[in-house]
Amino acid sequence: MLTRTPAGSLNDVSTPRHDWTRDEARAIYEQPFNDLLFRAHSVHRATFDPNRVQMSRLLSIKTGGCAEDCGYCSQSAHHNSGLKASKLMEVERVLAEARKAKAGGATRYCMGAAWREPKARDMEAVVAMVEGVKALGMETCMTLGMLSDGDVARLAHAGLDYYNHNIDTSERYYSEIITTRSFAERIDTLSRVREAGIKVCSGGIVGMGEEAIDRVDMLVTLANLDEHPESVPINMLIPIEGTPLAGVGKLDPLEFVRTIALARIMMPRSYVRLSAGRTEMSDEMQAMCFFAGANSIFVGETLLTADNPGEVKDAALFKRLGIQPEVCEAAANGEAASGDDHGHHHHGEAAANGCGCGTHARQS
Ligand code: SAM
Ligand code: DTB
Ligand code: SF4
Repeated sequence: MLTRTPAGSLNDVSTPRHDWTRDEARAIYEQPFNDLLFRAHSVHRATFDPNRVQMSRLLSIKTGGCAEDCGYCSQSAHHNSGLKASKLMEVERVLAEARKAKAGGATRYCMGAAWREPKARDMEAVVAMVEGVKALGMETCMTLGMLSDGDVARLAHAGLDYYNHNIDTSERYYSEIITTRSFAERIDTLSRVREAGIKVCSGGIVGMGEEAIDRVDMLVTLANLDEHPESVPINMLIPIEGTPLAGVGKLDPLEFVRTIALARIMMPRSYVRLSAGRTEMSDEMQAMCFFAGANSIFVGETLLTADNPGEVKDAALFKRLGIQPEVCEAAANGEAASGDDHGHHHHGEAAANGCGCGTHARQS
């Protein structure tokens, strides 16, 4: 399928572009809902199997007591959410949890720490976690806050597949939500991660009291990075008692679906993750998100500190929708990569991260 860009050139919808304008993106976001969803779903089908959803599992390896003041977060030391802070988990415990996640069908294991940035003394354990989880044949993802060049080099050397670092909202709205670090610092860390050859997971939160244009601007920033993040998590704010955003009014669910659709259209080969907030979403809303191009979720009973639907509910949802979990046979067998002919689950062009298993080379 071809469309015309504002500059007038014809562009295949599944070819990544990095020259999105705010007006163009806003016009897409504001289209009649059916036009928007039809376009997003067409883009989705050009790259992905529409009936496959990738499953990631989260673990909080270090909870609470964080120095940052992110207004949405249960783990900030600046707020009073009643969450008990804990030390960095032992490597063996992390690996035991990862084994359970793999048995539950997750192909990626995401480990999160409530840090502004890692301390040098923590890196040894973090590296051991990456190596241990990789040895299980799962993809690895870490989210540890800002990274120095040295941290990035150590993580890359350990073979970390993905680094999650969200820009969270538009540059304009950012300072309303977080004051202890800047939007530019977020982008800096993302560039360091990218330069080191680690795949990027970056998205944001909607429903924080922002305007529609903030959701559009956030996605334009991500889509105009030199390379699109391979994973784009779109979180719905989970309001946490004791945080500044506890009382923000609920966002219209259709605005959330529009956000997913715009992410899919502007980042056609990325995995768009329907992330936090699913416990408050109906099956019908989630179905609409999958139709709009979401093709990844977090599985399990908990995210980092908040609830998630869990295996039984998700199995029922997938059954209702005829959705299959994405499997990567090479990863599932714990085998090393040998090629790209491994029971492929995409059709059409290769996705941004090849098969999504992290053990295969990029094909775009
Ligand atoms: N401390 C690290 C950092 O902020 O980069 C990593 C962990 S942090 C909890 C990861 C992401 O979770 C945040 O960037 C935010 O997008 C999301 N998140 C945190 N609290 C949330 C909430 N209450 N509702 C929705 N998303 C949330
Ligand atoms: C992301 O975008 N969402 C995940 C993951 N990346 C680290 C975290 C969601 C956290 C939800 C709130 C909680 O569990 O505390
Ligand atoms: Fe800390 Fe991350 Fe929570 Fe911000 S989102 S307070 S950096 S744990």
